[in-house]
Amino acid sequence: MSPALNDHASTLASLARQPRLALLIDLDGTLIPFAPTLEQAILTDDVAGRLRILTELGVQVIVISGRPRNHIDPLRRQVPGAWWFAEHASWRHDGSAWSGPARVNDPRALDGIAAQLGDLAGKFAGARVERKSLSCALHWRQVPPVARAAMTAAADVAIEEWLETHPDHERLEGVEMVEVRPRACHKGVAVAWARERLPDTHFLALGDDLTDEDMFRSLSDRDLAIAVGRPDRLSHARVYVADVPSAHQLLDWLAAVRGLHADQLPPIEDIDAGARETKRAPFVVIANRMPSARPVDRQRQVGGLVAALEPVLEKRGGVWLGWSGEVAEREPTLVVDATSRPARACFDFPAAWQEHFYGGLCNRAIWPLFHGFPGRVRYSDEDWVAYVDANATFARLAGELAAPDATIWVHDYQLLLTGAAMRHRAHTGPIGLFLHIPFPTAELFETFPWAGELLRAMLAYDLVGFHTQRYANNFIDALERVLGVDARDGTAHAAGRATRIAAMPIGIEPAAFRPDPTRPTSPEVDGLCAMLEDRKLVLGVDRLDYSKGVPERLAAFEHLLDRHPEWRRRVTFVQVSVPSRSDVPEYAELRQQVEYLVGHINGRFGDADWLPVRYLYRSYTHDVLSQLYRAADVALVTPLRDGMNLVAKEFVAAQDPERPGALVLSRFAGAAETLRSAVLTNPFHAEGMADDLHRALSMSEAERRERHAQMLAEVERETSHDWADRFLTTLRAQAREDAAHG
Ligand code: GDG
Repeated sequence: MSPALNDHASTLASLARQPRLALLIDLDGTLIPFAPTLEQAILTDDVAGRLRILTELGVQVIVISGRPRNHIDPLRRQVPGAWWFAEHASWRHDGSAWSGPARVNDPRALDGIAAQLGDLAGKFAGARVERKSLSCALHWRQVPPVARAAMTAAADVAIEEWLETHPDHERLEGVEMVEVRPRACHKGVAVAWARERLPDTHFLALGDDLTDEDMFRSLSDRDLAIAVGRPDRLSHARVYVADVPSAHQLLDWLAAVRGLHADQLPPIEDIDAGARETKRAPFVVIANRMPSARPVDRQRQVGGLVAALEPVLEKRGGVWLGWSGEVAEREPTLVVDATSRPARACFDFPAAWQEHFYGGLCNRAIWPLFHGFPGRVRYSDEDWVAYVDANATFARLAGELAAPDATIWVHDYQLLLTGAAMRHRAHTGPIGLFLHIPFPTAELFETFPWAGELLRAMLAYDLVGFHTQRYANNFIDALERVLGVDARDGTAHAAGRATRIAAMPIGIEPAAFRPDPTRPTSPEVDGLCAMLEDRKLVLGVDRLDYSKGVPERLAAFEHLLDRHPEWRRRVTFVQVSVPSRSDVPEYAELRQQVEYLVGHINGRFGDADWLPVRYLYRSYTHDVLSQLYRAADVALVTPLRDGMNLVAKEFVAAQDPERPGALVLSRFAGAAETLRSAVLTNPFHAEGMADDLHRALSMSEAERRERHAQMLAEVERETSHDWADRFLTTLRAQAREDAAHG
């Protein structure tokens, strides 16, 4: 007997007795055991009889299958009154006729990938391609185990490449199969369709595989999802039954409950079942923003964090928790996507957070204060309340997702209080924080109205990591001044726990930025190079943020053309500004300011056949970005203040070591601590910066080679993977030590 299902028996029974009840049930692996071929997997009359009884007892039975329509047709006669979905949600039959398919852009689009998978299946005995009207699946249940890895690897490559040009489709992992289908055709759509037609109805959903998670996650709180087969994935189902026979027993039990008086409950003990609580993540990364679900979208995503953490998450079976990017007026609830790599769990923000948490305390207070712009800071009590609330919510959701002793790695300034909130919820595992932005001097930090609360909360972490020793020292000073805690030896002791404070500069994966000679150059980069003729290319790449100093950089470029007229017509400055926080008013103003300055310089110096500045307000794929880096003669990386600045390191990694470009780097970027061979510049002094740019443009090849070699050695010395390993190793060691002494 399973005590867990027994615990849920009364919930199940009250659901089972609802006058309006719908049973949403998957076919293969739930009602029908898997068989070597689809033809052998049949719905026996015994099982169909169970569904018929439920129908007679007033339950709307809805079978939601991935099979094509022609497989479903013979089954329909076995359960009159049931509704049917074929190909997940593409086709639906409400007892009278088929309708659908759901709208898709181009049903023939699949022909290409179907042909490729067909070729592949031809090479592996036992592999089979199933072409449905809107999707296409590759099955390998009958492929000998030794050949499977080779076959699935080849299928992965083919599918990923095809998806790059078909973003309205997605890949879906099934049991010994993979499917490519339109994004709009998943089982969640079936739930929405059924809900429209069945108002005031409670739903009970049963399914065994990943495609059923779409159905589970679309249920409301009053419905119940039951997984079939104990899922070894993170599932939205809170309860599971062990296997197909147990699912049949559950249907018998349901029928019995509906046939009995309210005070009688038939025994549930014989069903082999349990609760899902056992499946919790052993490792959770919490960051405000999520990586994109698909690798192809991640190509465009700004930031190296995902690349650094992805392998660690996969290796440790971890999950990334963050904001979905959407706003919704309901209590934040987690949506888990265990199919993506890395696994993701996200939730929508309440509308008030957008203004007070994200736009407010994070980006109008902490971001400018920590970057040393006190004049831009706006404090509001309402923003602080939203910050506390958001951090508590992140902690609550992390608690639902993570095992109580899981390792939790929290990222950045939006979540400084999350560790403390998790400790309040009795999380016992290691919790670490990495701050990606600078930590300001104690004098500045003290102007933060909630300085004491913030620091005390940060001491709930086992490890707080910074990019540089200078930021770590600022933090240590602040602890001393604000809390009177002495952490000069690198460990703070407070409230019975020890917090390690360490500098661990983030790196990049240099190999990812070396242009791949097997891939063609992008037409855009080719066009740019052709347009340059023999002019030098100066490149700037940043998120459009005032901390990156783009107006100051443009002013320096104008000074260059003024003070060193020999560069007129001989140099082009390309500034890539990736849109960022465009809904925050200061950022919209910055955009206007930059556009004005670009127009001003081009108007003042440009000719019909030469534009001094090319301003690109957009993002590029990593591939194109690496090619741009490589094409540049000088990179101007001149933030007024920056935690680290990865662009500087990426530029170095992308250079041809024989003919490298030069790097002009702000003294106030964390990267300047290690990239000492760059031309270091002061971005607050436009004329000085113009002279430094002139120096870089005029530098001999020998000097560029020597400086580049030194910088490359630094970039290769500590990669993003080393950084992640080092953080997690230090975190674990600190947590162990604290446990031994506590
Ligand atoms: C924060 C801290 C710290 C840029 N344009 C495109 C693109 N990017 C990528 C770059 C780079 C990333 O964006 C920018 O990283 P930075 O480090 O320069 O700056 P922040 O975004 O402010 O990052 C910073 C960092 O966290 C890590 O700790 O270094 O100090 O402020 O990776 O390549 N990526 C793509 N297309 C673009 O057009 N795909």
